[in-house]
Amino acid sequence: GILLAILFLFNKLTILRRKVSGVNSYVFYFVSEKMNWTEAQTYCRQHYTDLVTVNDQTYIDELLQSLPSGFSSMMWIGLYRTDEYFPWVWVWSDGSKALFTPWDYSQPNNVGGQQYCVCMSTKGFWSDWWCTDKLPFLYALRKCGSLRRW
Ligand SMILES: [Ca+2]
Repeated sequence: GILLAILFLFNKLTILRRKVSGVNSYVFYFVSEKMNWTEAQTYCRQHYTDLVTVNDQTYIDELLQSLPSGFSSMMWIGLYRTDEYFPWVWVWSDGSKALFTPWDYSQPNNVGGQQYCVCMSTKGFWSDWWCTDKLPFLYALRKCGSLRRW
């Protein structure tokens, strides 16, 4: 009985480790209904998460793979700034500072002094954008959130 219990636990731990490490540790949810940045943030928060926070290229690759095939629009990510003048500080929806920012060519360019939010192309490059524009968006849930069910 005890041996079986130990084996059972060991098996669970192995599964747990696989879930929390490396790539594919997130489930991405793509929302095709277009919303402005604030509406998108609100929607995500109502679904127990937030607009996506992107900290490395692996995450971007994983995210892009989860998009519907043929999709080509810009999409909101959780990045924005509140400061009007240089130096701009880009902050994630969860309050953390952005250290990794793969801007698209000539971005951020703050067109008309009005681009405070950030969207991503299907190539994975970012642009500062008008927060009031309506775009599809993504949110992500950590797969290891299932840890609590044990
Ligand atoms: Ca721009």
